[in-house]
Amino acid sequence: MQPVDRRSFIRTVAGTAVLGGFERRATAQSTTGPVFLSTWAHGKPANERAAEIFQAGGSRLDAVEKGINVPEDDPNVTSVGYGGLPNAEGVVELDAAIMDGTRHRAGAVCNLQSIRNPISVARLVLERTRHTTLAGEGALHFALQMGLKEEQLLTPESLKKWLEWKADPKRRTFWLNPAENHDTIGMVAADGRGHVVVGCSTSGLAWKIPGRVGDSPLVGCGVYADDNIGAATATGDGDLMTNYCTSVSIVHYMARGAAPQDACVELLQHMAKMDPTNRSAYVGVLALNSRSEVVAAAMNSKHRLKYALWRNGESRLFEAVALH
Ligand code: SD4
Repeated sequence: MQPVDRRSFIRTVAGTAVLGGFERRATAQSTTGPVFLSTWAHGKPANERAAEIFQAGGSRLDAVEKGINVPEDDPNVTSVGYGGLPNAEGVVELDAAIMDGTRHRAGAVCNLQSIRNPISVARLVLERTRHTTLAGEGALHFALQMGLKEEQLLTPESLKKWLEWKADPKRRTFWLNPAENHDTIGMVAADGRGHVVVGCSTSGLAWKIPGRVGDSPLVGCGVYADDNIGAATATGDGDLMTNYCTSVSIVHYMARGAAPQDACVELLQHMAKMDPTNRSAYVGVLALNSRSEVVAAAMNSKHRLKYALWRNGESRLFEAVALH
């Protein structure tokens, strides 16, 4: 798909129709300053760190990386980085990706063990190599070569939760049905001058089958950014969302003229139309266009997504709009 030129993009964004059945909220405002939009409550301190880094002269990529490092370092966030819940064998495997909308280039790592900041390793893949994605042992080897330190990522709390799950004879597994979900960090950022960056970092779904890769580190699924259009990220059931390439789909709907909210609705409606059982799925998306108009949307109100927005020096938490 050809990116639309800026003039026709602005015209179409301003004139997009509302799609049916969606409760609309006034989340779309344009601004000239930087904007940071992140998933979940842990997105708030992440946005605040990102804004601080950016305002101190850091780059857009610095801001997103360092912002995402906040929940990665926090042992109380059990879905990201250090303290993230492990796979079925009790091993923490992390996924992350970062994409620069200006260069249209991403760096990503999958199944990374023993390194608490996978987003920083993803950034190094982007900056220091010609590759886009490194996985497993190779990703770990690369991280160590880059000077990052290996450590045990299980905390006493995450180990206890895994032991409890393991000891439950009725425990659910991912062989056929989902076991337990939890909440990734995805951050989309715009600098107010038409440049966008997106990052995503997660320990994936708790008790996943070892080696499983979710949507978060996959370019087009968990992250996508293009300065001509905007950026998107996702949280929720990555096994489902990967099949819909959620982030690139949303950005391409925006390229055809949809406002961020309408683009998210189009994707969610498409998923629900393809398979009505998707209406009850755990799917949350964030999008922003290069004019800094933002939206957060969830497939349903059962899994309503909280999101954090930093704009004009204000840092706040909101609830996303829901399709069903
Ligand atoms: C995954 N999408 O690995 C991630 C998990 C997540 O909210 O976002 N949970 O499937």
